[in-house]
Amino acid sequence: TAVSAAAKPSLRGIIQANSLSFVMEAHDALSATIAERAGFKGLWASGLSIASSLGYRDANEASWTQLVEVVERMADAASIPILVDGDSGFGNFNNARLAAKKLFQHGAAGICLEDKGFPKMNSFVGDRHPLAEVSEFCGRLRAVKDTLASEDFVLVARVEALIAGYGQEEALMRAHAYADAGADAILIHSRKADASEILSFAKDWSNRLPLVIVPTKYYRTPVDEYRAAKISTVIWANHNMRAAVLAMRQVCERILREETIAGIENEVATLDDVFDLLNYRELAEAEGRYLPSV
Ligand code: SPV
Ligand code: MG
Repeated sequence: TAVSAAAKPSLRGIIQANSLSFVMEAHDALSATIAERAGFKGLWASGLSIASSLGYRDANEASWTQLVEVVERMADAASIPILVDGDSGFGNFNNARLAAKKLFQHGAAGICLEDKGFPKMNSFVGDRHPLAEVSEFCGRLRAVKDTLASEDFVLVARVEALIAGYGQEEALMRAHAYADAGADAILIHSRKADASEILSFAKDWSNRLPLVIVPTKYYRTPVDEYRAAKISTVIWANHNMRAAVLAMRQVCERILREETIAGIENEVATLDDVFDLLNYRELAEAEGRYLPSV
């Protein structure tokens, strides 16, 4: 399909903007298309959501090549930039730079790496989240930066110190080390039900680099508090996947129970909607141009 010439906001532009930005989770080409059409300016290729859609646990059960394949389909489908959840980088500096390079080659605009080991576990599961040693993790960041030095590829360093039960001081020390190592932004993560530790981190961080947050657990905080705290970007990290789980379960239960699809016809997307999302019209036009006329 033809590539649009219109200027699209870059991931770097989103993250460095003076106003708060919102990045939406997608986990396949369809959810990426839906998020873009809804109006989002950037996508989060969520490790949790991609793993879930593949039937894996968010514990590095999916391989990095599977991640690359999913991201490639997303990048083909959507023209807005994709920040890819690269987990802890699939190993050491060498695995991290290889994954980052392949993700870039297949359409990612940036990668987020978290300061844990391999395999990682989802930050909201259990309480065993051993942190990587700071200088070793900085090596992973530097390797990614060096490998893609000539490209406009965004590197987000994710601090898991609060998730792992360390305090603010450890989190700040790590964030500064990751900034020194060349990160373009810091993602500070929290599993608390309120934004207190995120907001106090933001205060002490004083915007040395843009801050990215994932308010999955502290969802009640109004986003104006993030604007006031000069936070750069909010990631709505898993809500397309969770919306799909609920909608699919409801439709399965109803069809099973009612033994007819008549009741749910108006509660599912129309086929024309699906054909429009996947741009079937373009294929019909191309057939007119390229197939011999009969
Ligand atoms: C993801 O979406 O996979 C994330 C965010 O890493 S979280 O699940 O909140 O850790
Ligand atoms: Mg993740």
